[in-house]
Amino acid sequence: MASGTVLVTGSAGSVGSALVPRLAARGWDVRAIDVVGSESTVGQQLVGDCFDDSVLDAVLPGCKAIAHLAAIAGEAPLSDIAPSHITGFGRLLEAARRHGVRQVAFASSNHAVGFIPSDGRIAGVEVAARPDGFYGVGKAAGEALCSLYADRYGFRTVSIRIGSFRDSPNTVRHLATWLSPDDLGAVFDAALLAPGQGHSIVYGISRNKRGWWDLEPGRAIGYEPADDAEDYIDVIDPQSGTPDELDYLGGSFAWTDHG
Ligand code: 15L
Repeated sequence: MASGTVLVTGSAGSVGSALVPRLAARGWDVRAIDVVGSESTVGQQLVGDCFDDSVLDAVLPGCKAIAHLAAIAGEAPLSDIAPSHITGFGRLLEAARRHGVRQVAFASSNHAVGFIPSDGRIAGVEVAARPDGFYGVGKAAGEALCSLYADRYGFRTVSIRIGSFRDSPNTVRHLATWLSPDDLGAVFDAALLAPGQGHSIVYGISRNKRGWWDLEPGRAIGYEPADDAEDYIDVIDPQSGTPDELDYLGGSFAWTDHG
């Protein structure tokens, strides 16, 4: 059954290009937009700036939901992060309000809470933001925008704190943080269909035996992960990654001054 039309921003990136076909396979009519072109032929492929009002006014009519991925994809100076993660996302949400699109799945990141020490405890979604860099600050701000638009304007928003999205896990850290391509599709689909109003935070990771984050908030919106990084244990070099990238949930972001 058709789920409706979803605008996927940042659709040509590594996460976006995996997400688009999976949402289409789950019944979504995908309208994919990125500043760079994609070779994908799935859905409607558009080249444009999703932070530009005139572009948004052209692409949002007819959409039921937005999967928002577009952003600077890693650590950067705050002066670069703010226009993309904060002002740009705010403009997108405001355009969504104008066009009556109130369902938003936001690609947040584990780096919003990446400075939590990795001490064996499972982190829930109630922990305060603890960014491990400006990228994490931008993601925490994006979550705050999702909360504001839910409370003030009746949106249904879900912030998905993505762990490490890869085709397969390839470092020791990924045994905890991996999000598989199919689970990526599952968690976004659940977020795009979450009923009611309000803001939820969920962890976008697979059902990793060594996972560091609570999967129950995801299950509460219907995300049941299927893959487990542990299935790759035999092909992961125990020396992979750096020893101190296991000290904090955000890995190397926590101890590298990228800014
Ligand atoms: C992220 O949010 C980054 O976009 C990605 O490049 C990885 O670093 C990932 O987190 C991770 O923590 O492994």
